[in-house]
Amino acid sequence: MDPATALALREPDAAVSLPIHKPLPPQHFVDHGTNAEMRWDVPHGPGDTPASRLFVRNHTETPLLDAATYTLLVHGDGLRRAAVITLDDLRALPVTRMACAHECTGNGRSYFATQQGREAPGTPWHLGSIGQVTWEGVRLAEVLERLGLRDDAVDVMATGLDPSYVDDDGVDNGPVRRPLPIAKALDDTLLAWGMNGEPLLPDHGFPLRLVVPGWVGVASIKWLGSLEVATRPLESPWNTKWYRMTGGDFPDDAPPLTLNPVRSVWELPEPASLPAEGGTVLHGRSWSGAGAVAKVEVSVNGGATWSIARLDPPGAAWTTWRFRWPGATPGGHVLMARATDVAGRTQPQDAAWNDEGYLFDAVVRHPVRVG
Ligand SMILES: Nc1nc2c(c(=O)[nH]1)N[C@H]1C(S)=C(S)[C@@H](COP(=O)(O)O)O[C@H]1N2
Ligand SMILES: [Mo]
Repeated sequence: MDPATALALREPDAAVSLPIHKPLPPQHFVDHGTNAEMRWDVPHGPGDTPASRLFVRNHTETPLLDAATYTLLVHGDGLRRAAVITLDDLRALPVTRMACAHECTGNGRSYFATQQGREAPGTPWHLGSIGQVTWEGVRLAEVLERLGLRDDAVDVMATGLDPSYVDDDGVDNGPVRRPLPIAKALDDTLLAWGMNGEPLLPDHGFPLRLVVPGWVGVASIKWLGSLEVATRPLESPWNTKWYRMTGGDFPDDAPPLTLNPVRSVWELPEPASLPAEGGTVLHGRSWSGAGAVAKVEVSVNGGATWSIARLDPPGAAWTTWRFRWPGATPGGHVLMARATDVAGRTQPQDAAWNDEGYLFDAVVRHPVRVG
């Protein structure tokens, strides 16, 4: 185990109260206080994002929980019986491993200000609140079916064990919690205890979190304390007030957000300086909440012309690509990358304005200086 992981897994210390526990070296992270994003200018490497580099998004702070005494309460009128479940109980069930992109709804928010001239409130993420993780756990369906899931169950409320979230207006909203429709809960939702072959780090939900593949990150409740299965629709501020589109051209009753969009990033400093010799190979990455990235187009002239980038691996929801820039002339240029996923969704020129700055999926204009 590397020292960063060992440090993050150290014994709980009542005197330690930190928003984030894992080290956030400035060459790897931009520190936003209770949130931290991954820097894209340091090579990420193929495949999964190492736990030591994955972004953290905390509404309050990371609680240090004890796996030996940890229990999950599963209850509600949508089940024939309630249960208090330990980690050992869960590990006795069939194990599932699943790789998926893991992303915050607000990823890219800062570009509302810099590209569209209108600043959205909230953490000014660039594009670093994203990673790919291979999760290990048990399907939520395995647990619910064993507890006698009723046919008329509609929602599952997942509640975290972190401190109550007091918002900027001083309102205490209680612990972070969000309901999940039963169809998604039974489809591919996991109760996960592992990340990339290791136990979860405290910052990522140790000892157990929900993982809702492809959906906005907030659905994947960390430090899972309880699951309520109900035969009526459930509500929390995280599906009524936040994590739905408000303002702009959205109707008053826009539904809670579910699927993440398709987005792309250049793996370069922002702005980047490149040598003047021709043939520079540039790298980037695209991802989608809806399944595989089908195509990535790149432009080195601010969108005047586009070329197809080569995907590696093709047919993945998290894919790298590279592009050989034949002849960069000295001076300033704007790089752009535009992905299209298997659902046919592509990246627009402008993202739809909304009050919270969610889902910035537009093509990012990446400045470079050559020579
Ligand atoms: N209990 C709890 N779960 C939570 C959160 C939180 O603050 N508390 N943040 C959510 C949000 S907004 C995101 S984007 C993801 C971030 O997961 P990560 O910090 O493991 O990357 O966790 C989600 N689950
Ligand atoms: Mo998020």
